[in-house]
Formats: sequence, C-alpha cells, structure tokens
Amino acid sequence: MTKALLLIDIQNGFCPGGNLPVSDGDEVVPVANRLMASGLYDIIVASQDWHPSNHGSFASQHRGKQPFDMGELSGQPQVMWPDHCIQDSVDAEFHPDLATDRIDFVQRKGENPKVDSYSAFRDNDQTALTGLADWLKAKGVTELDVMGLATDYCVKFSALDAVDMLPGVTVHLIADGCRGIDPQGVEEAIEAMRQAGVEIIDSSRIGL
Ligand code: VGL
Ligand code: ZN
Repeated sequence: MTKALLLIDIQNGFCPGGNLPVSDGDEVVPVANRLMASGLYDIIVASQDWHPSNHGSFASQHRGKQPFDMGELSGQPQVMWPDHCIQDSVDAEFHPDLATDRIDFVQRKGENPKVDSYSAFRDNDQTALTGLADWLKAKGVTELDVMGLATDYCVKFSALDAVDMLPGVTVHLIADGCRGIDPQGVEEAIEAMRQAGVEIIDSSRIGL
C-alpha cells in the first residue's frame, strides 16, 4: 500500500484576509499539519492555484461583470471570481503556518488565462492535463486522501478526477480538513463525491 495525501489550495487567497476567502479556511491548516506529521503518508502533494493577472476567470477581465456573477470563458459558463492567487503574489503563497517543508511535490494549476482549472488533475474543459495523475501513478499510489479548499470547487473536482483518472486507487475525502464557499454547494459537492465512489471520512479515523 502506498498512501498519498493531496492538499488542495491551502493558500492565503482562500483564507481569511485573502482575495477569495473561504469562511474559516485557515482552520484546515492544523488538520493538514497533524496529518503530515503523523507518519501515515508515503507521499505528500499540494496543489497551488497560480493565475496570471489577466486570467479569464476574473470578473475584472470582463466588462460589466462583478465578482460572483455568472459569465462565460471560452464559450463555457464560468463564475466570475475576484482577482485571486496571482502568480508570485502573497495571495498565492501557501498559508504561512502550513508545514510546507513536508510537501514532496507542488502541482500548480490555472496558468492558462483562457480556461479555469479547479481540479489539480486537469483544466475544466478536461483537455489539458496537469500531469499529477501520471506522477502519482509512477509513485505506485494506491490510496489518496484529499482535503483543503474549497470543498465545493477545487476539492470536489480534484476528488472526482482522482476517481476517474486513477483507476484502482481508493480515494478518501477528509471532511473536517475542508471548508467551502457556499453551504448548499458544499452539501451537493459531498453528495456528488460520495456518489462517484469517494469515501467521506474524518481525520480522527485515519490510521485507526
Ligand atoms: C478555487 C475558485 C477559483 C478553489 C480556485 O481553490 O476552490 N475556487 N479558484
Ligand atoms: Zn482560481
């Protein structure tokens, strides 16, 4: 058995004080640190939302759009986000309390201005792959535990893609290690992950 932990977007931008803050987003940091220190994981990977300043998911790039409006990007429906996680900004850095020295591999995403990339595995149009699935396969990963921000966007699409792109790998969602943007969206996201075969667990159960 080879166990990997996938930390999704635990960045300043998604924590209180950031540009796209998730309520209590910083509360996932101690959960991540505890799991990383547990010795239960062979491999620890983190994703990092990493946008150019002209990214097409930003409302600022669309005349007349306000953050959280619906809009379009390359012909597809797209939530118009506030400018967030711009490359090399403090907003894009991992939360300062995250024990980043324990991370083996950082997967950046969202660099193409013409398409958003919620999943750590591929762009939203499912065309371009990040390479993370092949990286995890090459390491022989058999179990993948996913947690981070935000439950209803990047965590959800990463977990769904993990099930789809890593056949035979057991995928867990560590529910208490996640926080979401919209409460209703969080409920729907957890149900969608469950339906897809993701096992929803609590961090207290890991290693028991
Ligand atoms: C995310 C919206 C836009 C996330 C990233 O990390 O969940 N959400 N970019
Ligand atoms: Zn983003």
